[in-house]
Amino acid sequence: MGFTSYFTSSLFLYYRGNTAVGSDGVRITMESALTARDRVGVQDFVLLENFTSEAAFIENLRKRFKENLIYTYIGSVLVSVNPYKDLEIYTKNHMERYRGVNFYEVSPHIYAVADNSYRSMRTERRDQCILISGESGAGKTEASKKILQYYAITCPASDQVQTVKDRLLQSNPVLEAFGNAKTLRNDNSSRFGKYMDIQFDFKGAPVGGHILNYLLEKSRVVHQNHGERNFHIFYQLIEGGEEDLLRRLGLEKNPQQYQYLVKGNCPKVSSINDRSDWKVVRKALTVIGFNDDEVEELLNIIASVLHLGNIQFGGEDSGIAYITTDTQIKYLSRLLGVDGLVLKEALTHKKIIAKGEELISPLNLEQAASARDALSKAVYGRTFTWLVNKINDSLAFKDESYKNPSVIGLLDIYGFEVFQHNSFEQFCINYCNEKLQQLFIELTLKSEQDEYEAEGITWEPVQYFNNKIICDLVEEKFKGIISILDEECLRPGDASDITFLEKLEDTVGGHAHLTTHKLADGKTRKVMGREEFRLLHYAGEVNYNVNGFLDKNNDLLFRNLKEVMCMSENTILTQCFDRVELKDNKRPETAATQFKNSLAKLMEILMSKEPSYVRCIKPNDAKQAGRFDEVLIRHQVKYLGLMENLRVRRAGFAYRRRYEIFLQRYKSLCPETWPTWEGKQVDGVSTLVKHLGYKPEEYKLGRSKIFIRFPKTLFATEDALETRKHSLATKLQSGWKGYT
Ligand code: AD9
Ligand code: MG
Repeated sequence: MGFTSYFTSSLFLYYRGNTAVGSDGVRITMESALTARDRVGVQDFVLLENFTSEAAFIENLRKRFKENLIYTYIGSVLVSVNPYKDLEIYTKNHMERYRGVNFYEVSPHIYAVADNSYRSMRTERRDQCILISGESGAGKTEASKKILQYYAITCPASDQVQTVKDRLLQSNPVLEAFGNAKTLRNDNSSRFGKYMDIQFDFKGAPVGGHILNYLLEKSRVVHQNHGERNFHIFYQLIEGGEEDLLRRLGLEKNPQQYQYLVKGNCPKVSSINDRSDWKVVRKALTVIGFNDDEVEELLNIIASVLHLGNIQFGGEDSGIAYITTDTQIKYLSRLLGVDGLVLKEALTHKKIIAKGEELISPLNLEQAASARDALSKAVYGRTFTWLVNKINDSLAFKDESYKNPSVIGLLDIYGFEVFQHNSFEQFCINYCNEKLQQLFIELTLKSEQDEYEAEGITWEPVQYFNNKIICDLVEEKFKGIISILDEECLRPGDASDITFLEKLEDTVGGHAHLTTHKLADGKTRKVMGREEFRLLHYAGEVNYNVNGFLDKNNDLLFRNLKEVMCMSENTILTQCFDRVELKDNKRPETAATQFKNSLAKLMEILMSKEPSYVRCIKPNDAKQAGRFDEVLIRHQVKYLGLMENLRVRRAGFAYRRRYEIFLQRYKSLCPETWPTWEGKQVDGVSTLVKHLGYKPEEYKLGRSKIFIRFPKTLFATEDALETRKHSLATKLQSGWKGYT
């Protein structure tokens, strides 16, 4: 067997006495080293002998997961499996280990991706982006935080830079408090999309940042499914808020008192400590630069939303609604700085302007409740946008003399979601994931092809499923789902969620990726509800219930409620509700169209940068450590396109390395290249591999890199290197002084 087995999952082994240590940090004796590769798998899937086998792929993941090796590469793509437990792999020492070190010389890690992007940005002066994808609960947000921490700790800093670093880090707990919530999939699920630019100066120090946020799931403010919660901030304030603060806000210390917090019947979550989180958020707001008045105004708004939720109406079902809970109005009037009577009137009447005339009509019970909820959603949603803007102000790059900072962008967006009941929000979230998958396909395949072209190497293209067809189905002009939905939203008269569904059937009923309960022969499909349509996403089938699609897409707030908010004395709300809006009678863009346009812009931003990928996998649905649910994982491997990714990566050559790096590492194996090669690097490599007995079909020499077709060729070379090191070590041990 020779020394083959000294080669562990990590490419490099070094020796201490009789112990070999892999760069994975796995310590093994010479004897157990014989089985190391078997035990911990390979650290790059590219090195799998049986690379087309999904079973071998999953087995490799499983082996590594069992050893707490949660990271594995496919070339330069990092695959990460959520360990659901704290691993001791994010210390300062670990960060140091990855600083300035070549991607392949250390074991796979999120820090290696962070460092690699950083170095590419510095040396090539090209803006970078790191795209983190995976389903809900797979570990995207955690990964993005680890990357940010890596930069905050390892990049150079002055006093001023330290402030920026602190603010960058502290923006996370604040945004998570207001934008994350417990769902059935994840106790800390991001309910908004986030793209964050970190800006660096010419010395490589982080000097600023900017956040773009995408479609917050506002409906959660007024409703949560069973087992889910509202946004964390509500519980944090109630559980953690000081007594006099709560008294001033008119809040009780019991979340069960609030209609907006009881729908999911889940006030407490074992993995969440609302009280200590409150302290963290409160401190973070100060670090970001909120003064006491701003914090007070912000909390007034949060408390107001809870009071709004407790407003109840009296009246006959179809009759005129009136408010029965005056205490709430009293609090609202004080906290929002609005006239109580005007607010009462606005919550029970609707004002429209037709042909220049104001028409006021009373609302019935149902309409009044939905007007109240619309107000709560608008207030919360706009406050969230204000919060992001405020954080951006505090992160803004202030040095006027330095115009063009380099940028690393971090994308952490809600993951693909399938629930029992899927609505407009899941439709938008999953559409967004379709777009990201599309970008992944274009960029990985394209860049792979570009590399072969740049190096002058011919290769066989690989077949893969292109999900463009699904993106088109959703977003195409006139006949895409969003267009059809918008059309129904704009159509006066009898437009409803059901007429939208019917129009969908008429327009795209025969599409390969869309089905409804109607069959082509006029019969109905029993397994689907009458209010549903099903999309066959790249990641699997999802049934969407159209109930609420029109309302959520319209996202309208009655004029008189807008007017009340414009009168508010709360300085945050005065920035959120601008009087200009009242003058402008143009219909605002629908929620889906706004989202579509903002995604298109995001794609442009990402396309202009050099991408790195982190593909996150969720190991089980129980959020448990140590459980590797093979069925669930196989499904993710499939829809994340990892096998295709690997095939593309292996289609031509399993391995590629720049000449100087290859030569540096292996030159000791050939007397002509050792200790130094004076000629051209490519000639040195050519001499070296000929000496090693590489056959012509096993490798190709490109313009700057050597391409090796099979992993076994590289394994053999690695083994030769180990043999040499080992015999050297043995000689040294027996008193040999080495060449002098
Ligand atoms: V969602 O689409 O926003 O619903 P994410 O963001 O993919 O989802 P998140 O990062 O929030 O998932 O991870 C879910 C939970 O898994 C975390 O709250 C942690 O408890 C756990 N997790 C994720 N990654 C790690 C890790 N590297 N180490 C330890 C982790 N625990
Ligand atoms: Mg998240």
